[in-house]
Amino acid sequence: MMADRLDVLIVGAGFSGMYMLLKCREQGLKVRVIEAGSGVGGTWYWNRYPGARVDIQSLDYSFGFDENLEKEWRWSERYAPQPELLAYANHVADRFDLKKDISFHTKVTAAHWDAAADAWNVTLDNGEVIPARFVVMATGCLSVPTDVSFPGIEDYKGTIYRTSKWPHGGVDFSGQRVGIIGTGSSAIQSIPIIAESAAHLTVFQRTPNYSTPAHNGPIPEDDYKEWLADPRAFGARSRATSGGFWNDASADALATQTAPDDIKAELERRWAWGGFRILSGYVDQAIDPAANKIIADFIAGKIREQVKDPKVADLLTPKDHPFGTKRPCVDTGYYATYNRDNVELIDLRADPLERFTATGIKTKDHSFDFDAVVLATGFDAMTGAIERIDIRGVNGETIKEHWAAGPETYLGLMVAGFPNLFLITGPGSPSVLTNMINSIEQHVDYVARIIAHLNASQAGRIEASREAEQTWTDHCDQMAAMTLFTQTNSWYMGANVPGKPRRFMAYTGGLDVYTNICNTVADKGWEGFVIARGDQVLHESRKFDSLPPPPENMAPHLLDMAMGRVAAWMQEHGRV
Ligand code: NA7
Repeated sequence: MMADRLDVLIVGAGFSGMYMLLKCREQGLKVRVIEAGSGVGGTWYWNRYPGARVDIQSLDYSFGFDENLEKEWRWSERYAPQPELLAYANHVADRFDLKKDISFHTKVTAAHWDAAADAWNVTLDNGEVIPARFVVMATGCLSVPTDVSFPGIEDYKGTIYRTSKWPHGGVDFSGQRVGIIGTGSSAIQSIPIIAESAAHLTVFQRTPNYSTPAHNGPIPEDDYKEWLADPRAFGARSRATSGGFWNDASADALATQTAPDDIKAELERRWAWGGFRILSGYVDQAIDPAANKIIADFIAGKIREQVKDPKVADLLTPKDHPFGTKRPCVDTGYYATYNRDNVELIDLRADPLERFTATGIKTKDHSFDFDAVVLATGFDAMTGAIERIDIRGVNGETIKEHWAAGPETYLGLMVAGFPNLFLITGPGSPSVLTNMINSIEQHVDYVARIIAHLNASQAGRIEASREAEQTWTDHCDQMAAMTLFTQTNSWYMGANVPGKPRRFMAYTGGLDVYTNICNTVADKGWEGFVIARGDQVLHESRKFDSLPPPPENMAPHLLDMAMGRVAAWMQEHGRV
């Protein structure tokens, strides 16, 4: 069944898909959004587990494109809970009457480039095929759960829940014996709440994570006043940071060159404030192991303070990765939960999980009976949702094939050989290292600008050149190699999915730097892109020359250290 041709088909109705729809409408484009769920909200539609909440402050985690929208919405807490975030998504959708252009309960299964038409043929799971000039992958970075399975899981007679696909009506664990596998952010947020109602909770931990307290609560009235006085300035200030959120960075202090008492005072201040503020205290934390250890040791001390049993505290303390190289968790009462009589921690490194049984879980040394088991086992991040669709570009190559050695993109936005296909917060963009809402807005605005430019110049397609894609990917690799990120087996590296190629998938240069690069590329006449209509090439710029200089604010010895690491990385990967 072939449908009428669209200008733009958007995959996903989370925050990126909704805003993209709005921007397309502004240009009078014929647009439709395809969404697998029954409602809008993406991450906040699916992840309804108890305790789910945003780890960026609500005032920062808000759309900034419409002042009236900003002024009429009022968050109740510093870190909004999932139901409120979902209500916000619905509010945005209703306010701009978005739902009429969204097809719910529908999945995109394939998109094949039709060179003769300068368009994509997009296939849906209901058999419909929709021709569309542009396809926008607003599919989210953490939207496809890993295919994790355990021997014997089919024999288990209790109920299995996944944090990433939580039942809409909620779950009542009262009086139940519950097991939870995983200690990432989803588990760390849900464990304290499940522990309050369950008769007994057993946490199966393979790797401990760093977590800092949210100190959540109502947003202080003064903060609201300051924000309401000028939400534009507030948003602009956040977007001009590397993380896309206001974080009280102390830009030039080095932990290795600061007196221990001063460091302690600074870290205590940041700990008391809570959340991600501890990430930005010292510039050397992300690149110098010695500096990182100072902060990691401080957090280890905080874990010991909160957990009464020293053995449990030790098990909860990360030892295998530098602080910040996995996305740190922001919790409410996580560590103190282990002081409860009804909570126990099983270290899967010492006592590995062997199998599920009919009544629970068998580890090497123990057997457990559970009424319910929660899987908080993570996502096939960044590439999972894109690679699961059969996307075939100009030579019939799939994106999955193109990314066989890890994702390669130009600016995290486009892939060579896949014209008119845009990724929102894709691999190679700052995305998951930032406040997603601000990165989404920057990307959607930019894609809308590209589409407007193509239409104004009556062009049929735009494609990233392979040369520009290679230069950008090398730059991303080199930037990542300057940090400690690449030393950790994280989902950022693709390390949580067996067989997934290892490549640090986000751009570490920061949202502010990245935005400048994107704008320079556009201002220089779409550097790195080929723009054409049918056989006629209208614009050809194959080189990407707008690489920023090495970080200017980095102390010389750090820069040397970082550059040394880049040189070693390049040698190891045969790039010199
Ligand atoms: P994460 O952070 O990927 O956490 C997944 C957890 O599940 C992590 O502790 C894993 O341990 C554990 N895991 C995964 N597979 C297994 C198996 N087979 N056995 C035991 N344990 C396992 O996902 P989240 O959903 O918590 O958070 C994702 C992001 O969402 C988060 O970073 C925030 O940005 C929001 P491992 O570390 O692999 O040893």
